[in-house]
Amino acid sequence: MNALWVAPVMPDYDSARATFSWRRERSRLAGLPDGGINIGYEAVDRHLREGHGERAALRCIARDGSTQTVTFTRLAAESSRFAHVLETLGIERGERVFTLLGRRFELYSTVLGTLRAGRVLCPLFTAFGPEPVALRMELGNARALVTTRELYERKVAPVRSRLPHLRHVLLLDPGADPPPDTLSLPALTSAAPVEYTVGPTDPAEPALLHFTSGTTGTPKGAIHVHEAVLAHHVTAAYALDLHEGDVFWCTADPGWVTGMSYGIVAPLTHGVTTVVDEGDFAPARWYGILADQHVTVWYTAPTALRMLMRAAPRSGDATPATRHDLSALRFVASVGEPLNPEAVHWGREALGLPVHDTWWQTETGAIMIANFAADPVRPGSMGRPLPGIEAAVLACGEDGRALVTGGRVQSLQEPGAQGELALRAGWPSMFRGYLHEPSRYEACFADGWYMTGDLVSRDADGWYWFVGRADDVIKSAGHLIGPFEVESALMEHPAVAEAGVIGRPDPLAGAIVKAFVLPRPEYPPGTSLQREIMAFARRRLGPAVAPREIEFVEDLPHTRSGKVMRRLLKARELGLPEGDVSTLETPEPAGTAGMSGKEP
Ligand code: 6R9
Repeated sequence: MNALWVAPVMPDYDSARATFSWRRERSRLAGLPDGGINIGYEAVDRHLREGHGERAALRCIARDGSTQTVTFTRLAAESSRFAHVLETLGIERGERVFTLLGRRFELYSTVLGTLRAGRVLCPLFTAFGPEPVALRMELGNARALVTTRELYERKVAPVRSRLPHLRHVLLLDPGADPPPDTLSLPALTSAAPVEYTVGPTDPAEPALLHFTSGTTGTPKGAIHVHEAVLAHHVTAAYALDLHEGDVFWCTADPGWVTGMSYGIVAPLTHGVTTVVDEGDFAPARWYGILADQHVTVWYTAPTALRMLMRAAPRSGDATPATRHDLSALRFVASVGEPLNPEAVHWGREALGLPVHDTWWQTETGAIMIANFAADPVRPGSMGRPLPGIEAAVLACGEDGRALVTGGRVQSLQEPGAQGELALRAGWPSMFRGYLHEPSRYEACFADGWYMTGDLVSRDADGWYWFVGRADDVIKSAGHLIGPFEVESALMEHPAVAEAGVIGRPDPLAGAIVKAFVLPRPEYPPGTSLQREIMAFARRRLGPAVAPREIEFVEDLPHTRSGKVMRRLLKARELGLPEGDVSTLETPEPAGTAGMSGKEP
């Protein structure tokens, strides 16, 4: 029997890299009896098998602050019940189960029940409006959806007719007079047995589907397989310093890949206690959770850190760290957008710890580049490739993407040279396809490299510095937003002839969504039309995706092929020269110098 992962005293970077092999790390997993790998099994079953069922798996905090501790035994029982429900409902292996749920216990039992049963899970953002919800469920061929009554009525019922393949809607709280065509999850689970045996699972079987946004077309459905769990597990040890006995808090939304890989999977595989907070961000609430729950390892995002920085008292006042007892906190890491050096320094002062940056993507499934736990942090740098990960900086062509000539790419060796970040294909959590779009997937690879679409440079010591994105995708408060999806929704409004959407730099969120709208001649532009279109977009797209600013324009710049030139719109917005728009991706937001990494 394999012992629980007990991280050795953290090895230094060079020796960890030199001795690392994915094959050897495979022995960290329990593995299924027949040699298969199942994420749910690693997260739940192994702890029971190893006699740790009574350990606290989750500490769930409700909006009102009341807390509930969930043991691995209970998590196993409730996820087993859900697995049986899926079988009873006739949902086949490989079919997709969607969640539209906040951070609460039922999210965990649903996700783990789905994975243990070999069905594929796809989480959605609760902040999405009906349009993004419907589009993703259509593309993903959702067979079942687990949600609350309130979310169902607001976001799914209006679009249900577009989803003929959605056979079952399971409501956590159906109430006395449930909406038509829904089922009661509690009624179904309470009738189901609490034991479930995970069946044979091929390591390459699909497990998770995560939608992410591109510059054009529909959202991309990144497919991840069961053996990804190896990368979730190992990277959490190296990049997040997770050890047995830790209390871990990942603040990410469950609709985002971070909320899955590190909000659910990685900490459970380590057998540590995961804090699950249903509430929204509020500085007092967050400091309170860090202190009261004795959080030891904290994984959050730059926008949240900047909001805490803003809420911090004037210098000379007591710091949050002195007003709240944060002495249990040992490690803090961040992901999703550039981590400004100020946030690293602030961490040292306010939390007593530097913030460790980590870089990865929906497609990579797990952390790839990080300020390695055993190393001193370099403020402004994303860090170095983790053990088992090989990275390169590729020479780019005029379009700002890696140049592929005759199937070959050119890796830049010169320190400080800027190019597209690429990763040697083949790590366990690498996505295995974009749903229904094989050519879009293949276009991400050349010469054995996965090309990330991010521009970076590498210094003489091998540390990576984020420069910007090579495409028009917007990162707002850590979340990717596809400008095309927003433009399409805006154009459904009768007054909108055409729209161009960009990310406008914002000191807090990194970027906010701004739309340039060309109104139809019969609609005079003005504040009331602006407000109406804004409200329309919010209803359809939800607050996380809808534009925060709308500006009416008399014309929109186009490329020769007729596409709106978002880069030019952005250049004009920022008052930059219009000629050279290739380097515009991460201008410094006002008041936060050094948002993008700069060479020291
Ligand atoms: C996990 C996640 C991926 C994109 C990525 C990059 C940006 C992520 C970053 C970062 C600078 C970091 N990004 N981490 N930029 N520094 N530490 O974020 O996945 O939502 O798919 O976004 O986010 O542009 O390509 P995803």
